[in-house]
Amino acid sequence: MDKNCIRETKVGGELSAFELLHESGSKCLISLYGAQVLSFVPADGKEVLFLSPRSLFERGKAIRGGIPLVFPQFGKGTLPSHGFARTESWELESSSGGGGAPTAITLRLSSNASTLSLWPYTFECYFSLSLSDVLTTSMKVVNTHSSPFIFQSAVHSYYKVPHIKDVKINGLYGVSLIDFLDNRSTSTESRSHVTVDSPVDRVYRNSPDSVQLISESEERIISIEKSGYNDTVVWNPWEEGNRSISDLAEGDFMRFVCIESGNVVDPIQLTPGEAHVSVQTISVLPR
Ligand code: TA6
Repeated sequence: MDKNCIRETKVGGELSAFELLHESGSKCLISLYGAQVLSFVPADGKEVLFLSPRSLFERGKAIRGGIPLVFPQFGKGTLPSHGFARTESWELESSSGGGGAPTAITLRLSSNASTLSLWPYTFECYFSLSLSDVLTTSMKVVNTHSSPFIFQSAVHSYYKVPHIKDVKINGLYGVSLIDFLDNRSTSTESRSHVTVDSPVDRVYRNSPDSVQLISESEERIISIEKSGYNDTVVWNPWEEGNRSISDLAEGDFMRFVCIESGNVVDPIQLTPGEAHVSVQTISVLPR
């Protein structure tokens, strides 16, 4: 491990984590628990991600904020909410960096007795980070089972915003959407700038691979690019929902918006031996 750019650390008291540094001045933090990115600070020194001050950092519970991984199920269903990837302990697979190259780390989750008790398929999942002046994450799922399986996946990214009422999300105009707060009704996005002024929980199906998050009071644009993820989920619990989420502090809904690249509407099918790769890149652009 290159000591100059990857440093082992702890989060929440006892959870192992890695801090990644890059010569561009950017840095990020990822916990082995859940392979969850907890922080991304680009060269401008301003945190991109929201991490709840009430995150529990307890095994068996998801950390609230950063980029929770969703696999093999999105949302509620036969498995725990959003699947088990974010509450499993991952292993360090590889790391690299230095000499101007991106600082990179790959974590691995192999099916185990715990996952098999929930989801009867063997798999390997690799989650890779590549940090330069941008943060690129890659999720690779390999079917090592003797039969095909289908799965949903997402990077459930919490973006830190000065105030939710200043937020505009560009790039979703004309995209068909399913509204989870309106009995999964379908419609088409008619706004060039999606704003948030009430609870929102909707998936934009087959969304463009590039969307932008703009906050009126910010001098930067957060650019979110994806490949291998078909959909984009937008979620904010608003005030009422915030109160029902114990690991959010009062008023936290005003300080984040989730924009999630994912495979939600049409699960991915893998035959034995087949692999699927999904990539998301978060970058900061001047306005
Ligand atoms: O991505 C939106 C969503 O599915 C919402 O319905 C809400 O449940 C959110 O995820 C958070 O889920 P979590 O299990 O992390 O509390």
